[in-house]
Amino acid sequence: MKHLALAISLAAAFAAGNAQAVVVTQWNFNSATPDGNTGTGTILPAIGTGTASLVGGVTATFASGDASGGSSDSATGDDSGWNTTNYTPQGTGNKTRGAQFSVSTVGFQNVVVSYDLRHSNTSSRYEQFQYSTDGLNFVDFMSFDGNAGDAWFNGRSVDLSGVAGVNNNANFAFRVVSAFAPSTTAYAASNPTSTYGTSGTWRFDMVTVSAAPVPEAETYAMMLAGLGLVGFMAARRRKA
Ligand SMILES: [Ca+2]
Ligand SMILES: [Ca+2]
Repeated sequence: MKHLALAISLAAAFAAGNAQAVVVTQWNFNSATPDGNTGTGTILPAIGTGTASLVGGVTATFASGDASGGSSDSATGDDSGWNTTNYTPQGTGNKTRGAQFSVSTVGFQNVVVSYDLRHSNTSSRYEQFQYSTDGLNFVDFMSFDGNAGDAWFNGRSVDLSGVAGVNNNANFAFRVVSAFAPSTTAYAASNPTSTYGTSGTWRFDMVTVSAAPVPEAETYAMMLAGLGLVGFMAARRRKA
């Protein structure tokens, strides 16, 4: 039984060692080769692979990730954010416009998404975070309140570890879309003294998908081999 306990503790140690969260994919929107111009950037991830796209007629340019207090991006001099605009007219299209990010989580579990978002004065104050397990249908999960204009809200964090369907899924995707103020049918402006407008902007930066590698097949193979060895030795002892 000593050997069995050892084999199990070894297997647990291997599994724990594999459970450390890592960055699967990250967008910083900065030019791959710094060019000193925050008006140029890229929607290709800086780390990993994935696709960033615009939802529902939103358009985007690149703009400074350092302005207005700045995002959490440590880059300086050529720190861009993805500056989205052309949101829906007041009172229409609740949760239909924003940005989408698609990232395969194959081989990963315990997914956590984080992002920084600058709200302009006239942008929608409320952000709805949605996730998808098939890349087509999106489910409301969490909402955030951007209750100031011309300000960055850094470190928005969404823990999806309780949603088994997003684990080990090639079709995982999430959206951040503009939403009506709670219990109303109208957008609120981020700056309480401003009026909501379609030209308001949401500027994304440091969009990050973190997750823990699913314990590898080798871990289980080693565990089974360990248990088999224990069984073999026990059988030999019984014979002796
Ligand atoms: Ca640039
Ligand atoms: Ca940036």
